[in-house]
Amino acid sequence: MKKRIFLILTLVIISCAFLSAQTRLELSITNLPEQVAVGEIFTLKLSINTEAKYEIREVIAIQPPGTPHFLEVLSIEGLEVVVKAIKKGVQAINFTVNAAYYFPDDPVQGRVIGLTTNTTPITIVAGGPGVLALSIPNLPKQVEVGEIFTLYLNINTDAKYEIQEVTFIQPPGAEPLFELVSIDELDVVIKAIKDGIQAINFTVTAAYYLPDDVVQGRIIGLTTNTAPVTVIPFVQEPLALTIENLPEKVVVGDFFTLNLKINTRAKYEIQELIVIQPPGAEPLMEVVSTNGLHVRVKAVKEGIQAINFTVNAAYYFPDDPVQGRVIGLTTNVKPITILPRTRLCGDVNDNRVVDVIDGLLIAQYYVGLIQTLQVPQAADVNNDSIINIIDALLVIQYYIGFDVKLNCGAE
Ligand SMILES: [Ca+2]
Ligand SMILES: [Ca+2]
Repeated sequence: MKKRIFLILTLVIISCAFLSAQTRLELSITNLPEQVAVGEIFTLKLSINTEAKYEIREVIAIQPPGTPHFLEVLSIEGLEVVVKAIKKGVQAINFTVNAAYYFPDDPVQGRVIGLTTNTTPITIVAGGPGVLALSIPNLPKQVEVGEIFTLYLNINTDAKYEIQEVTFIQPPGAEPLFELVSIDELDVVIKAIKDGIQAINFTVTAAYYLPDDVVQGRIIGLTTNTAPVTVIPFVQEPLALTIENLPEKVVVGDFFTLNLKINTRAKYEIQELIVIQPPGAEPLMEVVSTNGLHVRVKAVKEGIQAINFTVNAAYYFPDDPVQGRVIGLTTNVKPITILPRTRLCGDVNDNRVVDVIDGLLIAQYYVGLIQTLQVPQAADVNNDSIINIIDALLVIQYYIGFDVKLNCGAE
């Protein structure tokens, strides 16, 4: 019995070393600045150090609790976060990303994991030199007819101010290419309505409280002086639904995610996603879950079969008099070959890898810590009709690279 416990302990230690050798998941910011100026708008790029597949569920900005905020999050898109420095000081900005992960060889597919950054603080210094100026840091070079975009006006001051009025200036005498949608403080939403080249400018009237100024509360008007923006016509390519990552071959029992893609720049809302199985044939693949245009599929039976989808969506085309028309698009993909799942001698957890985990599972089964093995036929690796600690050790020796042959006999 003592020997048995010793062997189990050895197996546990080896397997722990094996597990810790796998890279720990971490969320980091790849371009964290050391110093920014008040009024500065910058983009932080979050990065997850993994080759596992994942879908981002949520990105949460964490501000230090109970303190005034020196940094403000303007927008989050995927793992890119636009931040504005609003106040002089020193402060860290952190994020939590919740994502659904699909690890290869992980029996629990699609687990949701939350990762949080732990960054050094950023120093926020006073904004630029004394000359007050109004600018647009995110002015686009080119947009297309129908596009709606937000401009962030920026006043380079750390003086206190209250905005009195924001005025949109159209070029005099010219037919306007842009239309004002809304103004919220210094965030202005604009829509491109016609193709051509035209500048977009604003005047901001504000009451300023400049430090060291004898006249407090003077009113100053600032006007932008921007480069022109090109508006290109909206051209709609023929709508089509495709699958970007269709595999050629999979193995029975495999899970995979298909990313459907609609080749349009029009806005749309997905109404329905319908799975099309070949009529009259037994389905070889089944849909496990859908998330937007990502479809998780499991191969259930060997053979050759195509898997297709119809997506019904409500479309909003710019320049289309009929807004919100519903269109059905169907894929037309090549068949996938589904190969039979061949059993590996020693692979008792059926993940198609023979490693120390299998050795540990055989040992646990042998001493009665677990009652069943997923593939008991793969456990007797010296083919002596007994599953015992010798099998566990042979599997581990095989994994480490010893010259041993695993033989489960004919199935
Ligand atoms: Ca295995
Ligand atoms: Ca055996």
